[in-house]
Amino acid sequence: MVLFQRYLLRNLVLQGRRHLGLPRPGKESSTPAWASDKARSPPSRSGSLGYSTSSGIAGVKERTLIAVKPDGVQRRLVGQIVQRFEQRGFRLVGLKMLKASDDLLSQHYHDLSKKPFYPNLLRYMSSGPVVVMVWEGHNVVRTSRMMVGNTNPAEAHAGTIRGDFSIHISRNVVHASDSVEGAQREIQLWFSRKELTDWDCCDHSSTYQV
Ligand code: IDP
Ligand code: MG
Repeated sequence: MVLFQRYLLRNLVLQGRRHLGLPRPGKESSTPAWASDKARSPPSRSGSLGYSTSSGIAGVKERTLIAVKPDGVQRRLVGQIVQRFEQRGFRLVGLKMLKASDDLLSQHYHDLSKKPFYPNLLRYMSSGPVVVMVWEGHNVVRTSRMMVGNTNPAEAHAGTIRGDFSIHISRNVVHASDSVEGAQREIQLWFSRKELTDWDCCDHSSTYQV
C-alpha cells in the first residue's frame, strides 16, 4: 500500500514538472529554459547572416540597414527616426553609435566613388557620429525607402523622414539600403554577427497573420 502511494505521488510530481516545462529530475541542463535560444525560437534555416530565413510569410525576416547621418545626430533627431520604424511595426535587431572610418565609408559608398560630390559626401559622413541600425520585417527594404523619401529632400514628400526633416540633398539626415542584396552587404559591413540580436516580439501575432 505504502509502495503504491509512493508510486502515485512520484507520477503526480513528474506530471507537474512536465506541465511547467521542467525536465525530469537528473536531466537538468546548465542553460535555463528561458535563456535557451532553442526554447525561444522555432527551428530555422540559417541564411548568410546566420538568421532564420524560413517563415510562413515571405519576407518577414527581411532586414535592412538604416543610419541616422551626422546631421541627424547633431540635430537630435535619433529618437524621432527610431520611433517611426518602431511604430510602423518593424523589429529592431541591431543599433550602435560610431564615428565611421574613411575605409568603412568608402566601402559603403563604393558605387558613388566617381561622382563629383563623393569627397564632400565622405567628409560629411565622417564629420560626426552616426547611429546605425538593423530593422527587420515584411518588405522592410522597400517600405523603409518609402518612409525615408527621395534622396533629394526638395523632392521628398511630406510625411517621409527626409520630407519632414531636411531641405538639401547634401544633408538628408538618413540612409536606407536600396535593395535586399544591398542591405545584406551593408549589414555585414557595419555589424558583426554577435551585434545582432534575435528576439521575440510580443505583438508578433498582431502585426502578422501567423
Ligand atoms: P540614397 O541615399 O537615397 O540611396 P544615393 O544616390 O545612394 O541616394 O546617394 C547616397 C548619398 O549621397 C545621398 O543620400 C546623399 O547624402 C549624397 N548625394 C547623392 N547625390 C548627391 C548630390 O547630387 N549632391 C550631394 N550629395 C549627394
Ligand atoms: Mg543609396
